[in-house]
Amino acid sequence: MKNSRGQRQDRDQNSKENQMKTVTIRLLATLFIAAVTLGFVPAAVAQNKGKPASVAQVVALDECDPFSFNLVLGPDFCKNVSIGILGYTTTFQDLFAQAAAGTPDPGWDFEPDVLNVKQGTTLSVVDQGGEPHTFTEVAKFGGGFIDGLNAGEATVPECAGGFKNVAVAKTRIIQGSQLQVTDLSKGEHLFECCIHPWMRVKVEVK
Ligand SMILES: [Cu+2]
Repeated sequence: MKNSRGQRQDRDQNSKENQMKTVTIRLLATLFIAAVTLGFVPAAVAQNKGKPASVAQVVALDECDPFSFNLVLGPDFCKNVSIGILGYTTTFQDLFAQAAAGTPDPGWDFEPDVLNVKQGTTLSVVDQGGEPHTFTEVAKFGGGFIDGLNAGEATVPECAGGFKNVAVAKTRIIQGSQLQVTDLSKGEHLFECCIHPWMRVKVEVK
């Protein structure tokens, strides 16, 4: 059985424990607020969970004739699966002749030509043609880096230097591969192929 002094000591002890608890709770609360502010709390991140960023597909197409292209550009440059014997392909010479005449081959194409996407959408550009292309953002549409395919249009600054220019080389898409474009700001974005400059896409980001 405790005397009155012992009871008081117990009370003192309890009150100290309570103070400690209060301090601990305040400390935890402060840490929690700091964590929320700094974005370390998973609950805040989890809001986007289950909502994967949307993807918009662009396809690069061409109908290069492997025989005539590879005779000029080297073996395996054109790896088109199209059927030349049925007239589905375009020869290297014809591609240049058509471009020079101002009637570039419509088989060289990005599809679709116009895209309307929400901000945060990833563009996935897949080369389903037989030769490499670039998907290069330009301020204004214009000529690429191969004069003979430009139909007299001047090379746009973004294509200047061709693949010697790392900025251009980075936008190259090899046959069967894909390039992803992310973080597009709101507004209009123009993309063209720096090799075949009539391959053009306008992307509207909302
Ligand atoms: Cu191209």
